[in-house]
Amino acid sequence: GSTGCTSLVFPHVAVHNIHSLFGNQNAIASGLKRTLASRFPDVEKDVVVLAGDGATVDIGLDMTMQSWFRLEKFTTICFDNELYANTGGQESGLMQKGFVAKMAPKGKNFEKVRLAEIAREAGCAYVAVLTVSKPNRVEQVIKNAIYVAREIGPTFVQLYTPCILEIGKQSMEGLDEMKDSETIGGRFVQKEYITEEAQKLLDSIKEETKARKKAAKEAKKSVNA
Ligand SMILES: Cc1ncc(C[n+]2csc(CCOP(=O)(O)OP(=O)(O)O)c2C)c(N)n1
Ligand code: SF4
Repeated sequence: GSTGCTSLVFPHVAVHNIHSLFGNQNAIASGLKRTLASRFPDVEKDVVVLAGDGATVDIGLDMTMQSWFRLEKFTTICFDNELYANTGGQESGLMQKGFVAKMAPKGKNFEKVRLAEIAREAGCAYVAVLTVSKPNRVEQVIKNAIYVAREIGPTFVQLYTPCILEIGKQSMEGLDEMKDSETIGGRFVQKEYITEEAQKLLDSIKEETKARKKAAKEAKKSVNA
């Protein structure tokens, strides 16, 4: 993961973590994934990048895109709060046009960068954009991204995680902000770009899971009978 407010999550998730230099995260992840594959050839080792939008699309854009061009098999998750929150609210590429932040008082002159479309064109086999208003949905999308990264190639998930300090809201209002932004016409209506190969893989995993659940149910029934 990278420096930024997102790094506050690292102590809360019980997984190994490399806190990389700001913007370097996808280069570090590329090296890590290759090293793990060479050191543990028989074990599946998933690598997931967690970074803010400044780290992913501004200062780290080169590293982000180069890892996608090289088809590195790991998942990039961008926590998009549409600004640089950790350093007080500077303009970011993913900020909305016209938005005024504490350290961007004139308002942004340019459109929000279309990072999901860039990811798709750069080689990501699975791309998803959504808010974090519904944890089950986020869980499913991240699982999809990790399964596809294991077998096929790079995957990208863009999550809207509003900075309530910058938009001047209480935490529960942050949830409303996400819900508003995901309604039709909003900038975070859920969308996915999935290659044919990735879709086939996800369909087969779904079928396997269904069959496993059915078999477990049958087994339970026969034990109880
Ligand atoms: C190489 C480098 N450049 C700049 C910084 C200063 N810096 C730390 S966090 C940050 C902004 C983080 O913004 P973002 O990635 O959007 O994450 P957020 O804090 O919004 O979650 C910056 C510019 C740094 N630590 N290292
Ligand atoms: S509310 Fe804003 S400044 Fe505070 S941790 Fe979240 S993103 Fe960072």
